[in-house]
Amino acid sequence: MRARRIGTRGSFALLVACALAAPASAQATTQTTPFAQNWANTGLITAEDDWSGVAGLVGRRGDDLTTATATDPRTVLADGSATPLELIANQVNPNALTSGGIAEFELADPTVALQPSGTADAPHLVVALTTAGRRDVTFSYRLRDIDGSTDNTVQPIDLQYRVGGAGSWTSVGGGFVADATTGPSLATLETPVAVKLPADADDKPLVELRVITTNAIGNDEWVGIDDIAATSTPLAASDPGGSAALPAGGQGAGAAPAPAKKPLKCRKGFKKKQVKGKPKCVKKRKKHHKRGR
Ligand SMILES: [Ca+2]
Ligand SMILES: [Ca+2]
Ligand SMILES: [Ca+2]
Ligand SMILES: [Ca+2]
Repeated sequence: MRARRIGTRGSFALLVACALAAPASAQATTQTTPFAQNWANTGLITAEDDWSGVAGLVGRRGDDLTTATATDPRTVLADGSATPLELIANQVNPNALTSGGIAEFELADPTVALQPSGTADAPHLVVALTTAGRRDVTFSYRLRDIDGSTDNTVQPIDLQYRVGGAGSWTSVGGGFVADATTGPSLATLETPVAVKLPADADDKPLVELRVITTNAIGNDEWVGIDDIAATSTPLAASDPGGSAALPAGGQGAGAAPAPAKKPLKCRKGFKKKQVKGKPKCVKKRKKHHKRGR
């Protein structure tokens, strides 16, 4: 009886804690470009599963987005936003942390990293951007094998995107890395990823990027997702896309200069002459020839 009462009270406290924590960190706030996150500020992440200090980013566990091992992450395209927020804060040793999920490692070069497991089937980071008034969006990051344990597996990472914040994802061509790790007992491999997003990501209120991996055969390795960056360029002033394409300052700022005046040409019998500082055509005077001589 006593044990049960304590259990109920514990569950209630947990429920309250979840209810308080959820609204603050459930949805990333949309960021403009240029956007960057290198995790150097280890004060952004201080509490379990709390992403509220990290602008524009959340991480989710991806439970049951696949239930097999060694699934190609390019084929894992379902929503995933209903899977639990995940963040193991303030870690210092990737070799010793055997839990799967997403963790912050306060290393000499701090990073956030993914490591799938049988529970965290497809852990992923989601970045929320607005590209309104922008085009040619690029997204880049540095994949880091920070796992120097004896674990040695094939850890594939894919980059996906979607427009509008709901529905399934699309794998971005060129964003796939077949194995971002080496081993055993190696934590050296770095793999830079940089892609330009397809044109349908241009000029949208919300574009999301998802960096995702899947549960490998055997013990997975921690892979840091570091130096995340997004850039774009303004829609061109010459783009015939309408008012959105105008430069800041409106039509006046982009108005073409007045056309240059044509040089003055005079008809026969007239010649050019400066009159009060301006060229004019004036009648030629006839020459008087002296005869004789
Ligand atoms: Ca921290
Ligand atoms: Ca870093
Ligand atoms: Ca490794
Ligand atoms: Ca595994």
